Amino acid sequence: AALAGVVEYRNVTFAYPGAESPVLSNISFTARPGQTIAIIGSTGAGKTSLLSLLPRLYDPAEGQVLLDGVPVDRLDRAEITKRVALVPQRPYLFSGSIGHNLRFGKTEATDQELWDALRVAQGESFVREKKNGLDSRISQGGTNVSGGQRQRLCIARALVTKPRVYLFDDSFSALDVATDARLRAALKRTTSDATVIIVAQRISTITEADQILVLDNGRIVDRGTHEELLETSPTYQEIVES
Ligand code: DCP
Ligand code: MG
Repeated sequence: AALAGVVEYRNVTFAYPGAESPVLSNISFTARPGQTIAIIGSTGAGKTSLLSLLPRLYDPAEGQVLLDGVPVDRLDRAEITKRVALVPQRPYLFSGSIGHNLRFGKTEATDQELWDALRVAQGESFVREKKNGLDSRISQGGTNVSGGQRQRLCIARALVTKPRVYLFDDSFSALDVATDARLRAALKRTTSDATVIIVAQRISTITEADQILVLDNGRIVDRGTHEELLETSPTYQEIVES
């Protein structure tokens, strides 16, 4: 079970370098293979900051982030990258072909693997429609594709690396509701034994999550399933009604 993909945050408190007050306080949760954990909360609540601690973009001041029981600060960064794929809130594309962009994390991936990832990410048809397919050029920052296409390419890029853990930071927000639903259904099928952590704005994206963490001002104020939170969490009800 060395590559299981169990994620555990244990009493994590984190402040950005130089900041006076923490952006995350006493965060604890566990995400297991096969599970989808969703994180919801208003802008500035600390969702992106929370995700950033697993791939060690930052290290917490207190507490521990563990991957398969091992504190991540004891793991090699390359080891973490192999197991954990973060799809960032601002999808990053660089000047080069679509294939080149999709192979960012795994240079040896075959064209077939790229097409498989694109199919799941609902990006197959727009790439097929391009005259040069995988060889079509993307301009720096991905300015010649739409925001939703950018998101789908970045999701496909994560799929290509076949990680144990997926972190999606608001990765579905530029998609229309139907594409969002199709993409998540396809993801669920292909990543059924992976650990998935989704930050979302839209409630419809996360209603089926095994557990939803409601983040407010850097703290987990409530947790449960969609149905449970509708009953118990005023903060969640506010988000649902907004
Ligand atoms: N922050 C900071 N330095 C950074 C990034 C963020 O000081 N390099 C601060 C800004 C916010 C807080 O940390 O006050 C939380 O920021 P997040 O980006 O983690 O917040 P969210 O991801 O929840 O917000 P959004 O929904 O807008 O993406
Ligand atoms: Mg964010």
